[in-house]
Amino acid sequence: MPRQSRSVDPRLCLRLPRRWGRGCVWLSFILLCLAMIYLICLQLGLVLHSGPHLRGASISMATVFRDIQTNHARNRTLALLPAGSGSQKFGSALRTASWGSFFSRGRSFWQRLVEVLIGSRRHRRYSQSILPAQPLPWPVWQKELSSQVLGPRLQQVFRNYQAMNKYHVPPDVGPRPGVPRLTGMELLCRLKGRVDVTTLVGDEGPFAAPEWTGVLPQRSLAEDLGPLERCAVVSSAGSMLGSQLGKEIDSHDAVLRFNGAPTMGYEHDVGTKTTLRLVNSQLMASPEQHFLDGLLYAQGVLVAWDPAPYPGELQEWYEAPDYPLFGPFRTVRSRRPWQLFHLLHPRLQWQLWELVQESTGEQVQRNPPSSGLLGTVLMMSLCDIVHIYEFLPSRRQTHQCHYYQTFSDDACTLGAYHPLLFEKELTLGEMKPGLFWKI
Ligand code: NCC
Repeated sequence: MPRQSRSVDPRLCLRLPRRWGRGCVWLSFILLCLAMIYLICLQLGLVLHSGPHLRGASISMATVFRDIQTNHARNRTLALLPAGSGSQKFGSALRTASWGSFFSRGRSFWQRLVEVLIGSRRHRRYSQSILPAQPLPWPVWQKELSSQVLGPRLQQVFRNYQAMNKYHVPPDVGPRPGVPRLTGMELLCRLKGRVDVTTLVGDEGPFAAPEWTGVLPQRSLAEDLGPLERCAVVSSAGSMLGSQLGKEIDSHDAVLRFNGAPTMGYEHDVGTKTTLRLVNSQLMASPEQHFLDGLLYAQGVLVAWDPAPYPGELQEWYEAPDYPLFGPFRTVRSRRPWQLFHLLHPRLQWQLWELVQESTGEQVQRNPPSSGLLGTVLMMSLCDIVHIYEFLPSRRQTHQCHYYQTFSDDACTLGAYHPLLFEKELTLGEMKPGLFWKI
């Protein structure tokens, strides 16, 4: 009888014979170990299930190679890589970097795991229910916006930044009330004539010092990558969530993303391909951002920038960068010499800022434009056609700052430190041909 009663309830391990009970404990232990190994692999991008991460890397490198081939510059660039097929080697380089830095990551492993899990769930929820399946074909951003549209808190922040002049912009570089707004074509002409999109090469100015020998790339970004045909610039705005634009974004020859914007967990909305990543110096200098050991930054081409004193003279900037970016730059160059990594010339930010200032009758914040505008103009210098996603928010506009984080702040869309409101105003004009705002 007791025997029968035991076998009646086979689901409860505790009621099974002792021999079976031990088996259950071992089974649970083995399953736990397997789950741990799986999670570790997931984190490192070593399992097929997290394919987009690795695939994204290969796709983007393949794209880069293709474009480089069309430029007849293939040999030069491949020389930067270890021997072997480009994308395969890139994959193994990723793995080496991963194992090397895994043990130092500690807390961020669990943080990222939770982010991935929560991110995917949130993504599904947005895609399936809250947001419209098809984006509408018109923008919601109004023309003629001014700082008056900002709420009281942002107006106060705006006034503070108006008064502050951290980068010593001369007083005569200010608003010119009554001057008519630039038309799209005028704006394009000024961009072409006055804005110099260059990256630092060789041993320019302060970079001639012995410790910089061989650190800066020998060729500019344009020589390495351009000219490209169709390019996508993906803003990090919360309004990317639920957009279902991933496939369309991936169909471009090159995709630019910003700072820590991930693709994993958001593939459906933002795509998987990352050809270039524009990072600011604040991120590079902050240990919490894991710029040196994060997998995100081991993929594709990196371009960095840092706010410089006006008007962006090399020597002055070199002596007083806003954030200490030169150390992390050199570290990445020495750890991954095969990865293309460029520094934007600091002159660009102030040339662009002047255009932003000229386009409005208000005094704008005397701080450099956001990575978004810098990246857009950078891509305009490399590509025939540039599609920009959610820099001008569509009707998906949301208070959520980034698509990959849950916090909300309108400053992310309208600006606080950066003159974002005016950058968006500027670009709202018909910056055609070659530039289209995607919503
Ligand atoms: O937020 P951020 O930008 O990384 O976003 C990249 C670009 O996307 C566009 N954007 C973003 C959010 C939003 N709601 N609307 C948008 O249009 C902007 O064009 C933006 O430039 C930056 O410009 O580099 C910025 O970087 C962050 C932060 O340093 C990095 O994310 C690293 O953590 C700045 N945030 C803070 O300093 C707190 C942000 O002000 C500007």
